[in-house]
Amino acid sequence: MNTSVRQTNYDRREKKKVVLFFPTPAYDHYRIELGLALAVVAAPLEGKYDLQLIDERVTPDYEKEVLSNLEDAVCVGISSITGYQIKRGIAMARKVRAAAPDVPIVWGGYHPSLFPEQTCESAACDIVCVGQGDITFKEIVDSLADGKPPAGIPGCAYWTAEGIVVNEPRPLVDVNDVPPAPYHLLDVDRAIELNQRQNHEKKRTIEFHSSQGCPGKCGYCADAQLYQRHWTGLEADRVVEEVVQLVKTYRLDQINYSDANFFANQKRVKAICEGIIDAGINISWVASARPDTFHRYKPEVLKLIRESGCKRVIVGAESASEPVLELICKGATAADHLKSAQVCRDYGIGGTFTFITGFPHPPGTPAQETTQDLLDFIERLKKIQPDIRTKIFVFTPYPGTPLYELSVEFGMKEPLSLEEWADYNPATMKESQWVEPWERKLIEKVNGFYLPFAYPDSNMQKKLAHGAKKWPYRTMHALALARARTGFYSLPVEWLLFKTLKKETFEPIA
Ligand code: B12
Ligand code: SF4
Repeated sequence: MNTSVRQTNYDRREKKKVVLFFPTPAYDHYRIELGLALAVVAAPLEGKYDLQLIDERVTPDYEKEVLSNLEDAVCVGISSITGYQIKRGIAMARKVRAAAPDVPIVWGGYHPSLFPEQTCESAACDIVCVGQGDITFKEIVDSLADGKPPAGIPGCAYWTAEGIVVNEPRPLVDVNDVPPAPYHLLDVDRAIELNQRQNHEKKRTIEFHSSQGCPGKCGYCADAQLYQRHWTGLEADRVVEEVVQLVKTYRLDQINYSDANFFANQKRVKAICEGIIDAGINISWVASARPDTFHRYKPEVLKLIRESGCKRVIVGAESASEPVLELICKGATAADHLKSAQVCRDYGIGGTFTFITGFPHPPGTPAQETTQDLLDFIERLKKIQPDIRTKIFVFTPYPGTPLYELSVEFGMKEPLSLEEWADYNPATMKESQWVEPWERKLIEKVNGFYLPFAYPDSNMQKKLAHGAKKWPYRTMHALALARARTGFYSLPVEWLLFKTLKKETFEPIA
């Protein structure tokens, strides 16, 4: 990109539009989770500016929408996590630069926040909003609309001809001090429709973000670095009020809480559940839980969780090996995972337990936990509650985490620019130092086929017991179970047959 077109004066007086772009976040095919970050940073600007929120996955003709709004734009904002979303963000930034070189481009989100200077070095970016954007973005926009660069605004970095300026950090903003996310600026109905059409979702489902940050210190997670292990949650009354309103406006059947740690505060969760029950809205909901927190919840709160419609908790178990759990600072043990599974069973709450294989270890040494070890543990979970879903991910070191540092120490090549980070994707990084290519393929088979067949949930059990296809199902079950138990996966004829006959996997995470 031509670096001579960098901003020098940031003077955007007389301009009235703010264009916010949400690039496609992942290379893999994921369900569409609303680009809530855009709505949250747009909220304090409502009424003062003409806000254009454009989502590459949802907005028809998204490129035309961005480019046709540039003439009167104070700036263009781009949201990004590490990886593919950067690639798509850079592609749009290039088009913006070519069409309107004087429009400042502001990047925000996890990745730019971890690398403000490196991001500003790219010609795709002029300003970075570091960390929470709720207040910072409003101050940046107001400053540009006043004809000034974002000098002195806490929580941002920006490019100048003399060098990159990094302002002091902004302390965590209490999420109760910012207005509700204006969902009406996002095309919610179209996102729901796309999820129903493309992902065969039956329920009208959207995301709600009720807290920011997490007190945990898991060694593979960037949250601790970004929010210094602080957590700030919306008051329960506000969560209930907003959720009830959303359910009515968009005729929702389900809310997915996208919080890093929804269950951080038991008193708040109790009050949210009571509020939802009192409001009489008949919805289901899903949220993430830490394995050490969930089973310690009081029985009366667990009952309320179920009664208020909690369909499923996503439990980040990650490993069942004590040395690995220590290495990754999980703060939970395999016993916690098993107890959480018991709670799911006893209170009728669905559970999805996620695991990670391929954590870094010194070159030439064996892994402390293999995929087979995880399968053996998963069998124990399934014995407690067959309806528990499980998924194994391959470890990808994410920047801003201790395990990323360790991976670099053990020889991983570090991306050194925004452009290099654009290709840093778990889906495309077929090579991993700690997971052999054959093991990666095995995990794909295990997640999509062997686990659901070997350890059937209640749906699968019905198919095994009755129905026209019971004999093919029973044969698959017997083969899958034998393989899961013995670890012998050569000549996988049943998997090849399954892949030919059926494309989708059985168990979505949520
Ligand atoms: C929804 C979600 C997804 C969605 C969409 C991603 C997205 N960009 O929103 C999907 C399902 C696609 C997804 C996929 C993955 N995700 Co994800 N996901 C989340 C989740 C749960 C919620 C994000 C969210 O909506 N937050 C709500 C908004 C309001 O908060 P926010 O995004 O942080 O935005 C604030 C600031 O960052 C800033 N901001 C953000 N954008 C912008 C833009 C501008 C212009 C400004 C000014 C400010 C700004 O202001 C906002 C308000 O304060 C987060 C965890 C979490 N709770 O945050 C993980 C998270 C973002 N995911 C993560 C990861 C690692 C993944 C996966 C790799 C998981 C996997 N193993 O497959 C894949 C990515 C695959 C790939 N790259 O190819 C990491 C990202 C780490 C990193 N370095 O980027 C997170 C942080 C989880 C974690 N704690 O590790 N994910
Ligand atoms: S509990 Fe979840 S959000 Fe919190 S540090 Fe661990 S992985 Fe990150």
